[in-house]
Parts: sequence; C-alpha cells; structure tokens
Amino acid sequence: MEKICVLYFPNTGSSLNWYRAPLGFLSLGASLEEAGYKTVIVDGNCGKESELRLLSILKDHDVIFLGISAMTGVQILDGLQVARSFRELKPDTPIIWGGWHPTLMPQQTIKHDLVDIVVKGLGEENIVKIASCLKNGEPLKGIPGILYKKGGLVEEGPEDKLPFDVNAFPRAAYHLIDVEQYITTDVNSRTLTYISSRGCPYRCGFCAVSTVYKRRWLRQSAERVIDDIEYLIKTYKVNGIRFEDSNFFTNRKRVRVICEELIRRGCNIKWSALARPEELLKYDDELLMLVKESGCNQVLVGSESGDQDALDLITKDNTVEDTIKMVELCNRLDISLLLSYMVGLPVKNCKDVDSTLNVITKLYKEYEFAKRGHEILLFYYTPYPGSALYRLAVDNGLKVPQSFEAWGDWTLNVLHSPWITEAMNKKILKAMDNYAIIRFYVRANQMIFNRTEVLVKEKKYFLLRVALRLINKLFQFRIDNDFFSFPLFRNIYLLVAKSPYVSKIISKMLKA
Ligand code: B12
Ligand code: SF4
Repeated sequence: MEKICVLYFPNTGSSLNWYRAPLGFLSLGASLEEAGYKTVIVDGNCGKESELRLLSILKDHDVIFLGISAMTGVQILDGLQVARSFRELKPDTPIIWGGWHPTLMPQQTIKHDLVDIVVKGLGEENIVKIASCLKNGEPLKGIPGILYKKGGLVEEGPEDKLPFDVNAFPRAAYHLIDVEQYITTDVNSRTLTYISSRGCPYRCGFCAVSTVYKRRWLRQSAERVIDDIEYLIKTYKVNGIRFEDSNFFTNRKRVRVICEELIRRGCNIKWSALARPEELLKYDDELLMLVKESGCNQVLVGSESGDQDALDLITKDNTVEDTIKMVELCNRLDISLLLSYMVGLPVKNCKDVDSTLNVITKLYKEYEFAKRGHEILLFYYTPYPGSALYRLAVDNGLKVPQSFEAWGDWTLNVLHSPWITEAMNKKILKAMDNYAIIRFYVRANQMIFNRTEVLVKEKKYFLLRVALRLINKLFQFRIDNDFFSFPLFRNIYLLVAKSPYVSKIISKMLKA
C-alpha cells in the first residue's frame, strides 16, 4: 500500500462568507509532492462529508503522518477531536501540529497527548525533512524549528531561519482541493483566495505576525504572482482574486508591475487586498489609477480604533485621520472598503469605545457607505499570544488559558477585557448588532445589484430586486436617524445567515 501524508485543516467556526482555501496546506502539499510524497488535504470547513472522507482515506491507506493546522481558538478543539479519532485508528502514526498557535505556544502545545511533533513557523522545508525521517525510520534530531517527543521527553531542534526566497517554494497545490468548493462571489462571480507574500514589516502591538516573521516581509516576485494568477484563471476559470497578504501594497514597484502585467496579459479579473492607509495615501494618482484599472475593487483595512491614544498604544503608526482620508480616496476611485475595528483596548477610562463608535457612525452617515458597498467589522480586542500587548496584559493580571486545549475557547466574540463595565459592554453589543444588520444590507445590495449581472437582467428576480431596493432605502433612513430598534430585518438576516437551506439557495443563485 502506498504511504501518504494527510493534512487536516480544522473547522474555523466562521460563517459561509469567510470560506477560504487552506493556503498554508496548499503550499505544504506542493512541497511534499515535489519531494515525491503523495499528499491528501482534508478541510474540516467543507461540511460533514470531510469527516467521512478523512475516515475512508485513513482506512484505505498507510499514513506517514497526520498534519493539523491551528490558529488560536476553535480550530484547536476540532483538530483535537480529529486527532483523537486518528489515534484510535492509527495508534503508532505521529500527529504533527503547526500553524499560528503551535508556533506561538510550542512548549505548551507539545505537552498534549495528541501532539507528537510541533513545527514552528513556515512549514515548507521542515515538513519534507520530517516526512523523510518518518518514512525511513530515522531520528528527527537536527531538524530546525521543531519540537518532538522521544522516550517521554521533549526534544527541540535548532533555531529555524526564515527563508530568504519564497519564490523557491513550488506553486500552491490547488489541485489537492476541490477548488469549486472555494469559489465565492467575494470580489467577482468566481473569486478564489491566493497569497503573494508572507509576514509584515510593521509592529502593531496586538498582532503576532511581526513576532513570527521578525518584522520581515517575504514577497514573491511580481512575475511569479502573475504566472500563478494566469494559471488560476486558465485552470479554474477564476475571475476574481482575494489576496490574503497581511500587506499587499507595501512595495510600490511590485504593485506597479503586477498591475501592469494584469492589464498587459489581459487577465481581466477583479481583485481585493489588505492595505495600510498611509501606504496607499502615498501612491501617486497614476499608480492609483493603474491599481483601479487592473481590477482592484475592494481594499481591506485594519483601522483598529477611532481613538488616537488607542492607536498609539498599539503602535499602529497610523492616525484616525488616515482612515478617513483612505475612505475619501476609495470613494474617489470607486473602490469599496472593508474596515475592521476593535474596542476594549486597555486605554484610560475605556474611551476608545465611544471614540470608535462615533467614528463608525460618522463614516456610515457622511461617506456613502451603503451606496458604495463599504463595510465595517467590529470586534472585541482579544489579546493573542506572541504580541507585545498580550505580554503587557498578562503582566497586568490577564487570566489566560493554562493548556493547549483550553485555548480553544479564546475567540473574538468573547469579552476578555475586565476593565470594560457591564453598561459599556451593553453599548458595544448593541453597536455590534446594528453593524451586523447594516453589513447584511450592504452585502445583499452589492451582490444582487452590482456583482451578479445575470440576476439584474433576469425577469424572474424582479420582485427580489424591488424588495431589496426598498429594504436599502429603509436601511439608509435608519442609519441617518440612528433608528435601529424594531429590528424586523434582523430576523430576516438571521434566517438567511443561519438557515443552511436558505444560504444554499442564495449561494446557488449567486453562482448561477
Ligand atoms: C485567511 C485567514 C483566516 C481565514 C482562515 C481560513 C483559511 N482557509 O485559511 C479565516 C477568515 C477563517 C480566519 C479566521 C481567524 N483568523 Co485568520 N488569518 C487569515 C490570514 C489572512 C491568511 C492565512 C493564510 O492563508 N496564510 C498563508 C499561508 C501560506 O500561511 P499559514 O497559514 O501561516 O501557513 C504556513 C505556516 O503557518 C505553517 N503551517 C500552518 N499550518 C501548519 C500545519 C502543519 C502540520 C505544519 C507542519 C505547518 C503549518 O506552514 C504554512 C506554510 O508556510 C492570516 C494572516 C496572514 N496573512 O497569514 C490571518 C491570521 C492567521 N488570522 C488570525 C486570527 C487572529 C484570526 C481569528 C482569530 C480572528 C480574525 N479576525 O480573523 C479567526 C480565528 C478562527 C479560528 N480560531 O479558528 C491571526 C493569527 C493569530 C493566532 N494567534 O492564531 C492572523 C495571523 C492575522 C493577524 N494579523 O493577526 N483567518
Ligand atoms: S496588524 Fe497588520 S500591519 Fe500591523 S503588524 Fe500585524 S500584519 Fe502588520
């Protein structure tokens, strides 16, 4: 029987709209395949079938290892559940954990019974070395960036160095997943996710990226990026790319070549990417027009807070005004925006809450958010391991989980800031509710009217169109008048968001 490597990407507990390809595993899978190892990826986000698929694969194959990825939070719990079943089926096969959480808390992670090896940081090179040792029955000694158990003790390999050239990694192995399951209508009717760089040169105090990547930004060349995108267009008929880079716009020269080549090669796609406002604000008009012309139709910004003291505390190196200027810029370019904010930072008198809610209200009212399809996400500040602010919070008495498993409950939807009063929290929850309703209307508006030309033309959806137009008028009235009580449409939102039947019909319609 052929020996295979199995990679399991645990369920993230996210809604349908956040459905993305497991890019880390596509990259690991490509490296393993290049080295001659047959690799299977199972994604726990693809419904009940993934569990059955995993079981049948395990029954029919000899497995070299099971690899599991985990961000801090619910992925740990789903990953452990799968690891438990795996251990029963294949008690002698090692279970390797990697990804953000094991990288940030390796010592605690390796202590768990269902963890045999921890890989820290980028896994492309070490996973191949581990596969080779396991397949040939050789010791793991000397492999950099890993922790493993031997005779009941934990051994650690030498410090791993960050790779200097991510271009050397083979192209992400999209063929290892059923790509159709990951096509969304995010930025165009057939949108797929892709990443063109790793890491980030900035130093935001709440974020672990700068810790893991030591403030380095590892980028693929513009040529490599365009070749990959052309491949995705040709192979999967993709017409939209969502770049998952922490910062896409950092290097102007690279952005220019990517945009020029997208146009020159006639790629004809729409795309979205993450940006820091002050980076884009420095672009000249000609480059901005190129960005727009090459298909950029959405920019995602971590605005984080509407309070300057909070932004300074998290060393965002950005101002509240930068976000507002960014909104003005995107309105001028007709590019939609997704702004992400958080409240509950450890600032004096919790003043970040009011300032942030005020800025969001101002943006909704004064900058045509609904009409332009701009969206705002509001989260609680959640201290994540590996960040400077986390260390500060722990020093100041923050109670953090004491085991790998316990980190499974650490999510953005739970308030972790003891300094937020109950009254203040009520206000935040109400705002979160209102923004969720607003986001639903903005999205429905965008998807039905702007992104799916077919639907707009089809007569049979006439009534749906009229209904949505009316809902949108009402919703603008609500924003303008701060009127969110009587949440009739919230129920519609919940019905659409939660009912698998309704969301199935909607996604079918949108893909039509
Ligand atoms: C896409 C994404 C998501 C998607 C994930 C779905 C998917 N299919 O990928 C969604 C939207 C669901 C998501 C949710 C969340 N995310 Co997120 N997400 C990202 C993002 C933007 C890209 C991830 C990615 O694809 N990277 C590209 C691949 C190539 O890199 P990689 O995943 O790191 O994988 C490499 C290594 O980590 C390693 N590796 C990974 N897994 C494994 C497993 C094994 C066995 C081995 C050997 C190696 C290995 O090798 C891979 C190749 O080098 C990153 C930021 C970023 N740019 O990386 C944030 C990021 C990972 N998310 C983060 C956070 C905080 C979250 C959320 C908590 C909240 C939020 N606001 O998004 C939730 C958590 C959900 C949960 N607990 O389950 C943090 C992670 C912090 C942490 N401590 O975990 C990041 C770094 C963002 C940040 N700047 O803080 N996220
Ligand atoms: S929040 Fe974004 S810009 Fe700031 S360090 Fe993290 S990845 Fe970089």
